[in-house]
Amino acid sequence: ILKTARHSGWAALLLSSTAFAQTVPPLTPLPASVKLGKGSFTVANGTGIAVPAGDTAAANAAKLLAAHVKVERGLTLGATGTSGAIRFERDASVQGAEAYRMTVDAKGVRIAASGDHGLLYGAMTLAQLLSPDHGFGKAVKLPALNVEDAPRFGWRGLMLDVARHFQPIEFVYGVVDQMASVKLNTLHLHLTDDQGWRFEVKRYPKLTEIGGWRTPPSTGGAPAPKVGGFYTQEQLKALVAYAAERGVTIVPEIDLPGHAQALVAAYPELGIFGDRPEVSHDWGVNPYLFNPGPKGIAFVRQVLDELMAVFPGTYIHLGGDEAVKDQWERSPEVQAQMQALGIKTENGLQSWMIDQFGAYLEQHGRRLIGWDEILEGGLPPSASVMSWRGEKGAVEAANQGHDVVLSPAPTLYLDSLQSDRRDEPPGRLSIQTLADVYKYEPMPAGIDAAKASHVLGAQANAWSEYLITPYQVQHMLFPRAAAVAEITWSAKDKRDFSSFVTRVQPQIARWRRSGMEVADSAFAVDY
Ligand code: TNX
Repeated sequence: ILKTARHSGWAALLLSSTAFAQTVPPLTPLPASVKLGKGSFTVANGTGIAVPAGDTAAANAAKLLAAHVKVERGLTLGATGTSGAIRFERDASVQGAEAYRMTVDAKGVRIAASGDHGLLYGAMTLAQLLSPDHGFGKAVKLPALNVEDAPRFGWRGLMLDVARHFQPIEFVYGVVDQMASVKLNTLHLHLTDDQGWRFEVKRYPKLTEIGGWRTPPSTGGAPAPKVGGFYTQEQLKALVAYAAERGVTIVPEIDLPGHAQALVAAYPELGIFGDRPEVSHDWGVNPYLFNPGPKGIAFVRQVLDELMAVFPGTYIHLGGDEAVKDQWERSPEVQAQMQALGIKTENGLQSWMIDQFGAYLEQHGRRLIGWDEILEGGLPPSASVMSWRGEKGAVEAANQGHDVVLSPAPTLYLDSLQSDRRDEPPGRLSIQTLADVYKYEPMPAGIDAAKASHVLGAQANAWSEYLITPYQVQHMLFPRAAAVAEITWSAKDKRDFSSFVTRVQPQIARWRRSGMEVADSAFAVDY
Protein backbone atom coordinates (compact mmCIF):
# COMPACT_ATOMS: atom_id res chain seq x y z
CA ILE A 1 0.00 0.00 0.00
CA LEU A 2 2.70 2.40 0.95
CA LYS A 3 4.30 2.26 -2.44
CA THR A 4 1.41 4.29 -3.70
CA ALA A 5 0.73 6.39 -0.63
CA ARG A 6 0.96 10.01 -1.69
CA HIS A 7 0.10 13.14 0.15
CA SER A 8 -1.34 15.89 -1.91
CA GLY A 9 -2.62 19.08 -0.46
CA TRP A 10 -3.13 18.10 3.15
CA ALA A 11 -4.36 21.55 4.08
CA ALA A 12 -7.01 21.46 1.36
CA LEU A 13 -8.01 18.04 2.57
CA LEU A 14 -8.31 19.24 6.13
CA LEU A 15 -10.33 22.26 5.15
CA SER A 16 -12.69 20.63 2.75
CA SER A 17 -13.37 17.11 3.85
CA THR A 18 -15.28 15.45 6.59
CA ALA A 19 -12.18 13.46 7.38
CA PHE A 20 -10.90 16.12 9.80
CA ALA A 21 -10.69 13.85 12.78
CA GLN A 22 -8.67 11.18 11.02
CA THR A 23 -6.32 13.49 9.16
CA VAL A 24 -3.17 14.45 10.95
CA PRO A 25 -1.09 17.27 9.48
CA PRO A 26 2.14 16.06 7.87
CA LEU A 27 4.30 16.67 10.91
CA THR A 28 7.16 14.50 11.96
CA PRO A 29 7.84 13.84 14.76
CA LEU A 30 4.18 13.55 15.67
CA PRO A 31 3.27 16.17 18.29
CA ALA A 32 1.87 15.14 21.65
CA SER A 33 -1.50 16.62 20.73
CA VAL A 34 -3.00 18.22 17.60
CA LYS A 35 -6.54 19.60 17.72
CA LEU A 36 -8.24 21.10 14.72
CA GLY A 37 -10.33 24.24 15.12
CA LYS A 38 -12.58 26.25 12.85
CA GLY A 39 -11.37 28.61 10.16
CA SER A 40 -7.96 29.14 8.66
CA PHE A 41 -5.08 31.54 8.27
CA THR A 42 -3.09 32.11 5.12
CA VAL A 43 0.64 32.65 5.30
CA ALA A 44 1.96 34.50 2.26
CA ASN A 45 4.96 36.46 1.07
CA GLY A 46 5.37 39.33 3.50
CA THR A 47 3.54 37.81 6.47
CA GLY A 48 5.32 39.40 9.40
CA ILE A 49 6.81 37.81 12.50
CA ALA A 50 6.55 39.29 15.99
CA VAL A 51 8.96 38.54 18.81
CA PRO A 52 9.10 39.97 22.34
CA ALA A 53 11.46 42.95 22.50
CA GLY A 54 14.98 41.96 23.49
CA ASP A 55 14.27 38.23 23.30
CA THR A 56 17.26 36.96 21.33
CA ALA A 57 16.16 33.32 21.41
CA ALA A 58 12.77 34.26 19.97
CA ALA A 59 14.51 36.34 17.30
CA ASN A 60 16.68 33.33 16.50
CA ALA A 61 13.61 31.07 16.20
CA ALA A 62 12.00 33.64 13.89
CA LYS A 63 15.14 33.82 11.77
CA LEU A 64 15.27 30.03 11.40
CA LEU A 65 11.57 29.84 10.57
CA ALA A 66 12.04 32.40 7.81
CA ALA A 67 15.15 30.64 6.50
CA HIS A 68 13.50 27.21 6.28
CA VAL A 69 10.34 28.59 4.70
CA LYS A 70 12.37 30.53 2.15
CA VAL A 71 14.39 27.54 0.99
CA GLU A 72 11.82 24.80 1.48
CA ARG A 73 8.67 26.62 0.40
CA GLY A 74 9.90 29.59 -1.59
CA LEU A 75 8.05 32.10 0.56
CA THR A 76 9.67 35.27 1.86
CA LEU A 77 8.16 36.09 5.22
CA GLY A 78 8.04 39.72 6.28
CA ALA A 79 10.32 41.47 8.71
CA THR A 80 10.64 40.40 12.31
CA GLY A 81 9.53 43.11 14.73
CA THR A 82 7.14 43.69 17.59
CA SER A 83 4.05 43.13 15.48
CA GLY A 84 3.17 40.50 12.88
CA ALA A 85 0.67 37.72 12.29
CA ILE A 86 3.12 35.03 13.34
CA ARG A 87 3.81 35.70 17.03
CA PHE A 88 6.41 34.17 19.30
CA GLU A 89 5.57 34.52 22.98
CA ARG A 90 6.98 33.48 26.32
CA ASP A 91 4.50 31.56 28.39
CA ALA A 92 5.52 30.08 31.74
CA SER A 93 2.51 27.76 31.70
CA VAL A 94 4.09 25.78 28.87
CA GLN A 95 6.30 23.61 31.02
CA GLY A 96 9.54 21.98 29.90
CA ALA A 97 12.61 23.48 28.23
CA GLU A 98 11.72 21.97 24.84
CA ALA A 99 7.92 22.19 25.07
CA TYR A 100 5.82 24.57 23.01
CA ARG A 101 2.25 25.40 22.10
CA MET A 102 1.27 26.50 18.61
CA THR A 103 -2.11 27.94 17.82
CA VAL A 104 -3.47 28.84 14.39
CA ASP A 105 -6.68 30.84 14.19
CA ALA A 106 -8.18 33.36 11.80
CA LYS A 107 -5.92 36.09 13.18
CA GLY A 108 -2.63 34.32 12.77
CA VAL A 109 -0.19 31.91 14.35
CA ARG A 110 0.99 32.00 17.96
CA ILE A 111 3.99 30.03 19.19
CA ALA A 112 4.32 30.00 22.97
CA ALA A 113 7.03 28.43 25.12
CA SER A 114 8.85 29.01 28.36
CA GLY A 115 12.22 27.76 27.08
CA ASP A 116 14.40 28.90 24.18
CA HIS A 117 14.30 25.44 22.60
CA GLY A 118 10.53 25.35 22.92
CA LEU A 119 10.32 28.48 20.76
CA LEU A 120 12.70 26.89 18.29
CA TYR A 121 10.66 23.69 18.03
CA GLY A 122 7.46 25.66 17.58
CA ALA A 123 9.19 27.42 14.68
CA MET A 124 10.26 24.08 13.18
CA THR A 125 6.72 22.72 13.46
CA LEU A 126 5.37 25.76 11.65
CA ALA A 127 8.08 25.46 9.00
CA GLN A 128 6.98 21.88 8.31
CA LEU A 129 3.33 22.93 8.02
CA LEU A 130 4.32 25.65 5.58
CA SER A 131 6.30 23.33 3.32
CA PRO A 132 3.96 20.78 1.84
CA ASP A 133 5.20 19.09 -1.29
CA HIS A 134 3.14 21.12 -3.75
CA GLY A 135 2.77 24.75 -4.69
CA PHE A 136 6.33 25.96 -4.21
CA GLY A 137 6.34 29.74 -3.86
CA LYS A 138 2.62 29.93 -3.21
CA ALA A 139 0.81 31.09 -0.09
CA VAL A 140 -0.24 28.36 2.35
CA LYS A 141 -3.68 28.21 3.89
CA LEU A 142 -3.29 26.75 7.35
CA PRO A 143 -6.32 25.22 9.05
CA ALA A 144 -7.05 26.47 12.54
CA LEU A 145 -5.38 24.17 15.00
CA ASN A 146 -3.83 23.83 18.39
CA VAL A 147 -0.64 21.88 18.90
CA GLU A 148 0.69 21.03 22.37
CA ASP A 149 4.05 19.35 22.23
CA ALA A 150 7.00 18.15 24.29
CA PRO A 151 9.57 15.40 23.76
CA ARG A 152 9.65 11.96 25.32
CA PHE A 153 13.47 11.74 25.55
CA GLY A 154 16.21 14.33 25.95
CA TRP A 155 18.84 12.58 23.78
CA ARG A 156 17.62 12.39 20.19
CA GLY A 157 20.66 11.73 18.16
CA LEU A 158 22.61 10.89 15.09
CA MET A 159 26.24 9.88 14.87
CA LEU A 160 28.41 10.77 11.90
CA ASP A 161 31.61 8.79 11.38
CA VAL A 162 33.84 11.41 9.81
CA ALA A 163 36.92 9.31 10.63
CA ARG A 164 36.53 6.50 8.09
CA HIS A 165 35.58 8.86 5.30
CA PHE A 166 36.18 12.50 6.05
CA GLN A 167 33.36 14.85 5.10
CA PRO A 168 33.63 18.56 4.43
CA ILE A 169 32.39 20.79 7.23
CA GLU A 170 29.67 22.25 4.96
CA PHE A 171 28.13 18.80 4.82
CA VAL A 172 27.88 18.70 8.62
CA TYR A 173 26.12 22.10 8.60
CA GLY A 174 23.46 20.70 6.27
CA VAL A 175 22.91 17.72 8.54
CA VAL A 176 22.51 20.04 11.54
CA ASP A 177 19.87 22.08 9.66
CA GLN A 178 17.76 19.05 8.93
CA MET A 179 18.30 17.47 12.33
CA ALA A 180 16.79 20.59 13.86
CA SER A 181 13.90 20.49 11.41
CA VAL A 182 12.83 17.11 12.85
CA LYS A 183 13.75 18.06 16.44
CA LEU A 184 16.84 15.87 16.75
CA ASN A 185 19.14 17.53 19.28
CA THR A 186 22.36 15.54 19.62
CA LEU A 187 25.03 15.15 16.97
CA HIS A 188 27.76 12.70 17.92
CA LEU A 189 30.89 13.17 15.82
CA HIS A 190 33.15 10.12 15.68
CA LEU A 191 36.32 12.16 15.22
CA THR A 192 39.06 9.54 15.47
CA ASP A 193 39.60 6.00 14.34
CA ASP A 194 42.25 3.74 12.82
CA GLN A 195 41.74 5.44 9.47
CA GLY A 196 41.99 9.05 10.50
CA TRP A 197 42.24 11.67 13.25
CA ARG A 198 39.98 14.63 12.42
CA PHE A 199 40.30 16.97 15.43
CA GLU A 200 43.07 19.57 15.37
CA VAL A 201 45.07 19.46 18.61
CA LYS A 202 47.41 22.43 18.84
CA ARG A 203 49.75 20.76 21.29
CA TYR A 204 50.06 17.63 19.16
CA PRO A 205 50.06 18.78 15.53
CA LYS A 206 51.11 15.41 14.12
CA LEU A 207 47.71 13.97 15.10
CA THR A 208 46.26 15.68 12.06
CA GLU A 209 49.43 16.27 9.98
CA ILE A 210 50.15 12.54 9.95
CA GLY A 211 47.03 10.97 11.48
CA GLY A 212 44.60 12.89 9.27
CA TRP A 213 45.74 11.28 6.03
CA ARG A 214 46.05 7.78 4.65
CA THR A 215 47.38 6.25 1.47
CA PRO A 216 44.83 4.05 -0.26
CA PRO A 217 46.07 0.84 -1.83
CA SER A 218 47.77 1.49 -5.15
CA THR A 219 45.88 0.42 -8.22
CA GLY A 220 49.18 -0.07 -10.03
CA GLY A 221 51.76 2.42 -11.26
CA ALA A 222 52.29 5.45 -9.07
CA PRO A 223 51.19 5.32 -5.42
CA ALA A 224 47.65 6.60 -4.90
CA PRO A 225 47.45 10.13 -3.48
CA LYS A 226 46.67 10.43 0.22
CA VAL A 227 43.06 10.92 1.25
CA GLY A 228 41.71 12.45 4.42
CA GLY A 229 41.41 15.80 6.12
CA PHE A 230 40.59 17.28 9.49
CA TYR A 231 38.64 20.10 11.10
CA THR A 232 40.41 23.05 12.65
CA GLN A 233 39.33 24.16 16.10
CA GLU A 234 38.10 27.38 14.59
CA GLN A 235 35.87 25.49 12.13
CA LEU A 236 34.49 23.32 14.90
CA LYS A 237 33.79 26.27 17.20
CA ALA A 238 31.78 27.89 14.42
CA LEU A 239 29.93 24.61 13.84
CA VAL A 240 29.20 24.28 17.58
CA ALA A 241 27.75 27.81 17.66
CA TYR A 242 25.67 27.16 14.54
CA ALA A 243 24.36 23.90 16.00
CA ALA A 244 23.57 25.57 19.34
CA GLU A 245 21.36 28.10 17.56
CA ARG A 246 19.47 25.10 16.21
CA GLY A 247 19.17 23.31 19.56
CA VAL A 248 21.78 20.74 18.58
CA THR A 249 24.55 19.76 20.99
CA ILE A 250 27.65 18.20 19.53
CA VAL A 251 29.16 15.25 21.37
CA PRO A 252 32.74 14.71 20.19
CA GLU A 253 34.30 11.25 20.33
CA ILE A 254 37.96 10.40 20.72
CA ASP A 255 38.08 6.60 20.46
CA LEU A 256 40.46 4.88 22.94
CA PRO A 257 42.23 2.54 23.60
CA GLY A 258 41.34 0.61 20.41
CA HIS A 259 40.59 2.12 17.00
CA ALA A 260 43.70 4.19 17.73
CA GLN A 261 45.95 3.39 14.79
CA ALA A 262 45.96 6.94 13.40
CA LEU A 263 47.04 8.19 16.83
CA VAL A 264 49.80 5.57 17.06
CA ALA A 265 50.88 6.39 13.49
CA ALA A 266 51.32 10.03 14.52
CA TYR A 267 52.91 9.42 17.94
CA PRO A 268 54.30 5.87 18.13
CA GLU A 269 55.51 6.57 21.68
CA LEU A 270 51.86 6.62 22.75
CA GLY A 271 51.33 3.08 21.45
CA ILE A 272 52.75 -0.23 22.59
CA PHE A 273 56.25 -1.49 21.62
CA GLY A 274 56.99 1.75 19.72
CA ASP A 275 55.41 0.29 16.57
CA ARG A 276 55.07 2.83 13.80
CA PRO A 277 52.10 1.70 11.70
CA GLU A 278 50.66 3.60 8.78
CA VAL A 279 47.28 5.20 9.16
CA SER A 280 45.03 2.25 8.33
CA HIS A 281 43.47 2.05 4.90
CA ASP A 282 41.20 -0.90 5.46
CA TRP A 283 38.41 -1.74 7.90
CA GLY A 284 37.92 -4.01 10.84
CA VAL A 285 39.47 -4.37 14.26
CA ASN A 286 43.15 -3.44 14.24
CA PRO A 287 45.70 -4.49 16.86
CA TYR A 288 47.27 -1.10 17.68
CA LEU A 289 46.32 0.06 21.16
CA PHE A 290 46.86 3.28 23.01
CA ASN A 291 49.25 2.99 25.95
CA PRO A 292 47.56 4.00 29.24
CA GLY A 293 50.87 4.66 31.02
CA PRO A 294 51.55 8.03 32.68
CA LYS A 295 52.62 9.62 29.38
CA GLY A 296 49.39 8.51 27.71
CA ILE A 297 47.17 9.68 30.55
CA ALA A 298 48.85 13.10 30.53
CA PHE A 299 48.48 13.27 26.75
CA VAL A 300 44.75 12.53 26.83
CA ARG A 301 44.18 15.13 29.53
CA GLN A 302 45.80 17.71 27.28
CA VAL A 303 43.70 16.59 24.34
CA LEU A 304 40.61 16.80 26.55
CA ASP A 305 41.55 20.35 27.58
CA GLU A 306 41.50 21.40 23.94
CA LEU A 307 38.40 19.33 23.19
CA MET A 308 36.46 20.87 26.08
CA ALA A 309 37.44 24.35 24.94
CA VAL A 310 35.83 23.65 21.56
CA PHE A 311 32.83 21.54 22.62
CA PRO A 312 30.91 23.07 25.55
CA GLY A 313 28.33 20.26 25.83
CA THR A 314 28.11 18.07 28.91
CA TYR A 315 29.09 14.80 27.27
CA ILE A 316 32.46 13.78 25.88
CA HIS A 317 32.64 10.34 24.24
CA LEU A 318 35.81 8.35 24.79
CA GLY A 319 35.05 5.24 22.78
CA GLY A 320 36.16 2.01 24.39
CA ASP A 321 34.83 -0.30 21.68
CA GLU A 322 36.51 -3.28 20.10
CA ALA A 323 39.86 -2.92 21.84
CA VAL A 324 41.33 -6.39 21.45
CA LYS A 325 43.82 -6.44 24.31
CA ASP A 326 46.52 -8.57 22.70
CA GLN A 327 49.14 -5.81 22.71
CA TRP A 328 48.45 -5.01 26.37
CA GLU A 329 48.75 -8.71 27.23
CA ARG A 330 52.14 -8.97 25.55
CA SER A 331 53.59 -5.69 26.82
CA PRO A 332 55.85 -6.01 29.89
CA GLU A 333 55.38 -2.28 30.46
CA VAL A 334 51.59 -2.53 30.55
CA GLN A 335 51.71 -5.68 32.67
CA ALA A 336 53.97 -3.90 35.17
CA GLN A 337 51.54 -1.00 35.31
CA MET A 338 48.69 -3.39 36.01
CA GLN A 339 50.65 -5.03 38.79
CA ALA A 340 51.54 -1.70 40.36
CA LEU A 341 47.87 -0.69 40.30
CA GLY A 342 46.70 -4.08 41.60
CA ILE A 343 44.60 -4.62 38.47
CA LYS A 344 44.16 -8.23 37.38
CA THR A 345 42.69 -8.08 33.88
CA GLU A 346 43.21 -5.98 30.78
CA ASN A 347 39.52 -5.09 30.84
CA GLY A 348 40.08 -3.89 34.39
CA LEU A 349 42.89 -1.68 33.12
CA GLN A 350 40.57 -0.25 30.46
CA SER A 351 38.04 0.58 33.19
CA TRP A 352 40.75 2.17 35.30
CA MET A 353 41.81 4.27 32.30
CA ILE A 354 38.22 5.30 31.59
CA ASP A 355 37.85 6.32 35.21
CA GLN A 356 40.97 8.50 35.03
CA PHE A 357 39.40 10.43 32.19
CA GLY A 358 35.88 10.31 33.62
CA ALA A 359 37.10 11.82 36.88
CA TYR A 360 39.07 14.45 34.95
CA LEU A 361 36.00 15.39 32.94
CA GLU A 362 33.90 15.52 36.11
CA GLN A 363 36.35 17.99 37.64
CA HIS A 364 35.56 20.19 34.67
CA GLY A 365 31.81 19.78 34.99
CA ARG A 366 31.57 17.30 32.13
CA ARG A 367 30.57 13.66 31.81
CA LEU A 368 32.17 10.74 30.05
CA ILE A 369 30.20 8.40 27.83
CA GLY A 370 31.62 5.28 26.21
CA TRP A 371 30.59 2.25 24.17
CA ASP A 372 29.19 -0.65 26.17
CA GLU A 373 32.53 -2.53 26.29
CA ILE A 374 33.46 -0.20 29.14
CA LEU A 375 31.20 -2.31 31.35
CA GLU A 376 33.46 -5.32 30.99
CA GLY A 377 36.09 -4.39 33.54
CA GLY A 378 33.57 -2.92 35.98
CA LEU A 379 31.85 0.33 35.08
CA PRO A 380 33.53 3.34 36.69
CA PRO A 381 31.10 5.57 38.61
CA SER A 382 31.86 8.51 36.35
CA ALA A 383 30.78 6.81 33.13
CA SER A 384 27.59 6.74 31.08
CA VAL A 385 27.07 4.04 28.48
CA MET A 386 26.16 4.00 24.82
CA SER A 387 24.82 0.55 24.06
CA TRP A 388 25.59 -0.77 20.58
CA ARG A 389 25.88 -4.54 21.03
CA GLY A 390 22.14 -4.86 21.46
CA GLU A 391 20.60 -3.55 24.66
CA LYS A 392 22.32 -5.66 27.27
CA GLY A 393 24.84 -2.99 28.20
CA ALA A 394 22.13 -0.38 28.59
CA VAL A 395 20.00 -2.59 30.80
CA GLU A 396 22.92 -3.51 33.01
CA ALA A 397 24.27 0.02 33.28
CA ALA A 398 20.88 1.67 33.89
CA ASN A 399 20.05 -0.85 36.58
CA GLN A 400 23.39 0.05 38.20
CA GLY A 401 22.27 3.68 38.16
CA HIS A 402 24.25 4.95 35.15
CA ASP A 403 22.81 7.03 32.35
CA VAL A 404 22.52 5.23 29.02
CA VAL A 405 21.84 5.92 25.36
CA LEU A 406 20.52 3.25 23.03
CA SER A 407 22.11 2.80 19.62
CA PRO A 408 21.86 -0.93 19.02
CA ALA A 409 23.28 -2.61 15.95
CA PRO A 410 21.98 -3.49 13.48
CA THR A 411 18.64 -1.66 13.82
CA LEU A 412 20.02 1.82 14.43
CA TYR A 413 23.07 1.37 12.21
CA LEU A 414 22.40 3.63 9.28
CA ASP A 415 25.25 2.22 7.23
CA SER A 416 22.87 -0.68 6.61
CA LEU A 417 20.96 -0.57 3.33
CA GLN A 418 17.33 0.46 3.44
CA SER A 419 15.99 -1.72 0.66
CA ASP A 420 17.02 -4.59 -1.58
CA ARG A 421 16.84 -2.39 -4.66
CA ARG A 422 19.75 -2.88 -7.02
CA ASP A 423 20.39 0.83 -7.30
CA GLU A 424 20.86 1.25 -3.53
CA PRO A 425 24.24 2.97 -2.98
CA PRO A 426 26.79 0.83 -1.13
CA GLY A 427 26.53 0.08 2.56
CA ARG A 428 26.72 -2.85 4.90
CA LEU A 429 24.79 -5.77 3.51
CA SER A 430 22.24 -5.90 6.27
CA ILE A 431 18.96 -4.17 5.41
CA GLN A 432 17.32 -1.95 8.01
CA THR A 433 14.22 -0.48 6.50
CA LEU A 434 12.49 2.71 7.52
CA ALA A 435 9.98 0.47 9.30
CA ASP A 436 12.71 -1.40 11.16
CA VAL A 437 14.09 1.85 12.53
CA TYR A 438 10.60 3.16 13.28
CA LYS A 439 9.62 0.05 15.18
CA TYR A 440 12.60 0.26 17.49
CA GLU A 441 11.51 1.08 21.04
CA PRO A 442 14.20 3.01 22.95
CA MET A 443 13.09 1.91 26.42
CA PRO A 444 14.45 -1.63 26.69
CA ALA A 445 12.62 -4.31 28.62
CA GLY A 446 14.51 -5.31 31.73
CA ILE A 447 15.21 -1.86 33.11
CA ASP A 448 13.71 -1.46 36.58
CA ALA A 449 10.88 1.07 36.56
CA ALA A 450 12.72 3.13 39.16
CA LYS A 451 15.76 3.35 36.84
CA ALA A 452 13.90 4.26 33.66
CA SER A 453 14.96 7.90 33.92
CA HIS A 454 18.55 6.74 33.30
CA VAL A 455 17.57 6.08 29.69
CA LEU A 456 18.49 9.40 28.14
CA GLY A 457 17.28 8.43 24.68
CA ALA A 458 18.57 6.94 21.47
CA GLN A 459 20.64 7.69 18.42
CA ALA A 460 21.36 6.15 15.05
CA ASN A 461 24.91 5.75 13.81
CA ALA A 462 26.11 6.34 10.26
CA TRP A 463 29.38 4.39 10.25
CA SER A 464 31.16 5.28 7.08
CA GLU A 465 33.37 2.43 5.95
CA TYR A 466 31.17 2.18 2.86
CA LEU A 467 29.84 5.72 2.78
CA ILE A 468 32.30 7.78 0.84
CA THR A 469 30.59 10.93 -0.43
CA PRO A 470 28.24 13.39 1.30
CA TYR A 471 25.54 12.18 -1.10
CA GLN A 472 25.93 8.63 0.15
CA VAL A 473 25.80 9.61 3.81
CA GLN A 474 22.72 11.80 3.25
CA HIS A 475 21.02 8.96 1.39
CA MET A 476 21.51 6.74 4.43
CA LEU A 477 20.37 9.42 6.88
CA PHE A 478 17.11 10.48 5.25
CA PRO A 479 14.32 9.60 5.69
CA ARG A 480 15.45 7.22 8.47
CA ALA A 481 16.57 10.16 10.66
CA ALA A 482 12.93 11.21 10.81
CA ALA A 483 12.06 7.78 12.21
CA VAL A 484 14.76 8.23 14.85
CA ALA A 485 13.27 11.62 15.64
CA GLU A 486 9.79 10.21 16.07
CA ILE A 487 10.79 7.26 18.27
CA THR A 488 12.69 9.60 20.58
CA TRP A 489 10.27 12.55 20.53
CA SER A 490 6.73 11.18 20.21
CA ALA A 491 4.71 9.24 22.76
CA LYS A 492 5.09 5.47 22.46
CA ASP A 493 1.35 4.76 22.37
CA LYS A 494 0.81 7.23 19.52
CA ARG A 495 3.36 5.72 17.19
CA ASP A 496 1.98 4.19 14.03
CA PHE A 497 4.10 3.35 11.04
CA SER A 498 1.60 3.93 8.26
CA SER A 499 0.62 7.28 9.76
CA PHE A 500 4.33 8.12 9.93
CA VAL A 501 4.80 7.33 6.25
CA THR A 502 1.97 9.62 5.21
CA ARG A 503 3.47 12.35 7.36
CA VAL A 504 7.08 11.86 6.29
CA GLN A 505 6.53 11.68 2.54
CA PRO A 506 5.58 15.35 2.26
CA GLN A 507 8.93 16.19 3.90
CA ILE A 508 10.92 14.77 1.02
CA ALA A 509 10.46 17.73 -1.27
CA ARG A 510 11.52 20.20 1.38
CA TRP A 511 14.60 18.16 2.26
CA ARG A 512 15.55 18.04 -1.41
CA ARG A 513 15.05 21.77 -1.79
CA SER A 514 17.44 22.28 1.10
CA GLY A 515 20.04 20.21 -0.75
CA MET A 516 19.59 17.05 1.28
CA GLU A 517 19.61 13.77 -0.60
CA VAL A 518 16.77 11.47 0.46
CA ALA A 519 16.40 7.75 -0.24
CA ASP A 520 13.26 7.12 -2.27
CA SER A 521 14.07 3.47 -1.88
CA ALA A 522 12.90 3.70 1.74
CA PHE A 523 9.37 3.82 0.37
CA ALA A 524 9.91 1.14 -2.24
CA VAL A 525 9.65 -1.69 0.26
CA ASP A 526 6.47 -3.67 0.79
CA TYR A 527 5.81 -3.29 4.48
C1 TNX B 1 31.52 -1.64 15.05
S1 TNX B 1 29.81 0.13 16.78
C2 TNX B 1 32.19 -0.49 15.41
C3 TNX B 1 32.61 0.47 14.37
C4 TNX B 1 32.25 -0.01 13.01
C5 TNX B 1 30.86 -0.62 13.03
C6 TNX B 1 30.31 -0.99 11.70
C7 TNX B 1 31.20 0.36 17.37
C8 TNX B 1 31.23 1.00 18.64
N1 TNX B 1 32.29 -0.07 16.70
O1 TNX B 1 33.98 0.70 14.48
O2 TNX B 1 32.28 1.07 12.13
O3 TNX B 1 30.90 -1.76 13.85
O4 TNX B 1 31.14 -1.81 10.95
